[in-house]
Amino acid sequence: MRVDIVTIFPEYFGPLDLSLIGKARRNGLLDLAVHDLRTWTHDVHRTVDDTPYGGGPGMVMRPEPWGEALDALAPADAPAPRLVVPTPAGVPFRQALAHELADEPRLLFACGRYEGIDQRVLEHAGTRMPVTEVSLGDYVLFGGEVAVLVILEAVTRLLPGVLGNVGSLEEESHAHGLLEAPVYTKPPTWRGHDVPEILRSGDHGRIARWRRDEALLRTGRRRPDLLAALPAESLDKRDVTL
Ligand code: 6GU
Repeated sequence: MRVDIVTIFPEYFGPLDLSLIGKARRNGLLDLAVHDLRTWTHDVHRTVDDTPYGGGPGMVMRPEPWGEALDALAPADAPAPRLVVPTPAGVPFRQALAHELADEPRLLFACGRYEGIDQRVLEHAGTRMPVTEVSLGDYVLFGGEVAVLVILEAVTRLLPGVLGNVGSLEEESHAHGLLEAPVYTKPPTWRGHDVPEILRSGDHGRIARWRRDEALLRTGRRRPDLLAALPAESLDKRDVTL
């Protein structure tokens, strides 16, 4: 997968050299470049923002540098990337969208700051490439940079060859629309707290049943919205009653 990121704070993306994302880059599974939006400014102050039309607080990112950046990184004579714009006004970022993005050959992330990017940039880009405005949740960040780190981590781990143990993709929280059951390792007793006996029983059928019930109970308590969204046929008659 090819990924380009445009930002006024390239230093935010230092962590992308680390851990499994860094390894994916070194292994050639992820080809990633970070670009400074100010590259595409032409005034001495390298200005990227201006006051909002219609008044109000804060500043808005000017369209001209963004237009030039997208022209350079999504040229008309090459396959178009999918443009992803993090914003609290976007569609919710969920595991299903992570899977969708992981299937794209090219992603281009546009990190807004201040009150956001002039909407005409996204309108115009939409005539050339698919554009998705994405929100991490119902809170406000200073800008899109940290959101891109989150999105990229969720997407990169779905790329073929990045995770050693593909089974952990199957089992994890959200894979089946449920939160994952709690996990334990040795020792069997620690500071007076015991590992649930059933997990040490060796009875794999009962263990699977226990994990499913714990996942259902946890999801019901913590995320009743997820439980309500489960299709009826994904529950079976042996499931715990909630
Ligand atoms: Cl994706 N961007 C910003 N700036 N704030 C957010 C967000 C994204 N998601 C939640 N808050």
